[in-house]
This record gives sequence, structure tokens and C-alpha cells, in this order.
Amino acid sequence: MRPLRLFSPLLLAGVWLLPSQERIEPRDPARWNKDCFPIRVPLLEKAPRIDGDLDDWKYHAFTDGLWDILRVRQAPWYDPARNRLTDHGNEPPPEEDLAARYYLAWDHRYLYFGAEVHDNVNDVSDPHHEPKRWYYKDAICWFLEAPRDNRPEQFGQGDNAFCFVADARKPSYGAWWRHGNAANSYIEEPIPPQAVDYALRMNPWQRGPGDFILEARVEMAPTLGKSDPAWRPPKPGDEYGLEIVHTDPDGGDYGGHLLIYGTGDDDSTWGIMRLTGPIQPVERKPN
Ligand SMILES: [Ca+2]
Ligand SMILES: [Ca+2]
Ligand SMILES: [Ca+2]
Ligand SMILES: [Ca+2]
Repeated sequence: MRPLRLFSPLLLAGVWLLPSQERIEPRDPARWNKDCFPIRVPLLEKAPRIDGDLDDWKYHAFTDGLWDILRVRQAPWYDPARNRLTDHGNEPPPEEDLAARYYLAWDHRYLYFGAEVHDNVNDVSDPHHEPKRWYYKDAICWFLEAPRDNRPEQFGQGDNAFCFVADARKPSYGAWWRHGNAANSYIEEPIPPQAVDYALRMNPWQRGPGDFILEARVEMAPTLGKSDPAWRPPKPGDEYGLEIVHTDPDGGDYGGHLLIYGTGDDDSTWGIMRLTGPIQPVERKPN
């Protein structure tokens, strides 16, 4: 029998034929095509009541359905180093860990934010608590650049984050505003109380104490208008940058993050949100 030559073409081919595990590589998240992901945020003709019940506006708002880690993994901005959940040894399946629907709308005075959240654990305690550390607690944060520009900035002029901690006690840091202005970046302060109203309804479906509904409104002129003097009262066609950051530490330190429509603090990675006129609820027919 002839000995196999070490580098026979067949052997080399065999190396290629070995079963290998498919790796999901992060796409180049900074270059995801935002135009393929239009975020059209409708005008509300009737102002919602901020009471923890979204039924009065959610079908007239922007939503693109349910987000969980499995869906985020397929998104063009996905980066496994940033988008992840924690595993403390006794976790439910990933789709039962954190899953949420987010709602967004506007009128001439306010932005409206809503979320329906399933979460396995409500965790709002932080061993190294500081008011600005919403990202070490269960929280949902809407990152907005208004107006949007093409300059990459990190919480500079025009960049705002409105963050709501899933804490039923509604502490003074429960509605937080990270923003920039013409002179400074990363200004950290509560959303001015007169500019915000929000409600949390915990365990709304009697399925688990980690679940909640968030309903909020933020007045634009004293927030967006303060961050960027170029902001103007809103009208259909205006373009803002948008990212949603949903944090889920569940007993860990920094912990889980779902990042939606962006990759982090760099506002040039955020999705394009356009203000539109009103929409009607999705139509269902008898057959
Ligand atoms: Ca309501
Ligand atoms: Ca969780
Ligand atoms: Ca920018
Ligand atoms: Ca949680």
C-alpha cells in the first residue's frame, strides 16, 4: 500500500469537508443599512392617558412587534459582545428571559413611549447605585438624536436618552435624561419633572412579577429643545435618530442588553426615525 502523501490533494479536500460549526459573525454593525429599516413614527390625534394601559394609543403608534435575543441576533446591527443576556444557572429558555414590544408616537408637544415586557426577574437593585446607573438595573431607554445629522457623536449636542427604570416605587432617578448640549456631553440628570409623566403596571397579565407595562410621555421643547438649539417644533417629515436600549441585569453586574436599531452610544449607528401623519390600526377582515 502506498503511504498517503502528507499533503495529498484528497486529504486537503477532506479538511474542507470536515463538518464545522457555523459561526454567526457580527456583521459590520456600524455600516448597517438604515434605509432598509424605516421607523415611521405616527402623530397621535388624541392624547393618551398616562395610566399604564396602552390600549388607548398602541394601535395608532409605531411598533414592529416582539423583540427577543433570538430576533436581535439576526438584526444587521447585532454584535454578540453588546447584545446578550445573562445566565445565572437556573434561567428559562432565552425566549422566556426577556421579550418586549415597544411603541412610539408623537404629537405637537410630546413624544409617547410604551413597552409591554415579559421578563423572568425584576431587578432594580444595584450594589453600587448612583442615580445615573440605569444600565445596572432593569430599564428601557430610548436614545434620540433630534434633529438627526450625519456627524458621529456620543451624547453631544442633540443627543438625548430618556430612560425608565422598571421600579414600581418610581424613585427620583426612575425617569432619567442623559444628553448633551452645545458645550457639554454626557450631562446626567432626571428628566425635569414638569416635562415627564409615566406609569408602570407590574405583572399586568398575572404571568410573573418580572412582567410590566410602561407608558410615558416626554415634553419635547424643554428636553430636545434644550439639547440642540437647531431643534424645531415637530412636523411630519422631520428626521430623528433612534436606538432602544433595554437592560436586564437580573442579579448580575452590568448584565444583559438588548440593543435595537443601533450599536451603542455612537449616534451615527442609530436608526432613522421619521415623523409621519396619523395611521389607522391594522385592518382585519372577516375572511
Ligand atoms: Ca394609556
Ligand atoms: Ca431577564
Ligand atoms: Ca450626530
Ligand atoms: Ca430583569
